[in-house]
Amino acid sequence: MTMTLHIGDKNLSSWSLRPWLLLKQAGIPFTENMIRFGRPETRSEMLKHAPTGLVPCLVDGETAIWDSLAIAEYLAESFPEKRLWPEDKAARAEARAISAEMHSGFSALRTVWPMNFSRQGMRHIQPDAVRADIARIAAIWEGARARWGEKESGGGPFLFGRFSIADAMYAPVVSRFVTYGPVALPPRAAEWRDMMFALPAMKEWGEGAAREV
Ligand SMILES: N[C@@H](CCC(=O)N[C@@H](CS)C(=O)NCC(=O)O)C(=O)O
Repeated sequence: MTMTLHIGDKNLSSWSLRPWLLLKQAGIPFTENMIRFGRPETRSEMLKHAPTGLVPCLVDGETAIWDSLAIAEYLAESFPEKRLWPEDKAARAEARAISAEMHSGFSALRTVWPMNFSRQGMRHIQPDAVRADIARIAAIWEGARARWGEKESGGGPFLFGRFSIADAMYAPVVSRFVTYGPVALPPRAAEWRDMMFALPAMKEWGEGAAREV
């Protein structure tokens, strides 16, 4: 039976984009079910799948996984041949650390600049806390590309050469750095952001987002 990924609005649900992009990039078949935000039935619909009443939630047969990073780990275990984490132990450790940092951090950026995928040139403020989050994220992207981009698994355009969970975790920030910017970034980080935003799967998500607004 095909897995089902329950997601929120494509324009707004940054957490949903992560596992959706991961599944698409890895070429893993899945059924998508969107639960629109802000409707009277939103919460009860979400609670049918996830005890948190939040999206994303991946349902695989009897198993429900209701957190984006837990979904990513579940997919990495279920499809080892997809190599969703880098192969080198040190690269994998860094990929896990930056994915966890995204999952638990950058609250200023997330609060002040919510994802609004299909809007361009959004007016915005840049308080010190947002500036600090941007500087840290730029260092993360630049560092991963410099250390691993050409070295890990034969090299490639992603943070760790091949596409990995770390790329998926930062995909909503890619959107923010385009729609609230473009945000000035060091060269390797800017190149990675632009490559990510141009991925066919990101475009597909963007088309869905545009249809919602
Ligand atoms: N830590 C969770 C966060 C999930 C989350 O906060 N989801 C938000 C949307 S992106 C949600 O479902 N909100 C419910 C609502 O706004 O009605 C994860 O990684 O999946």
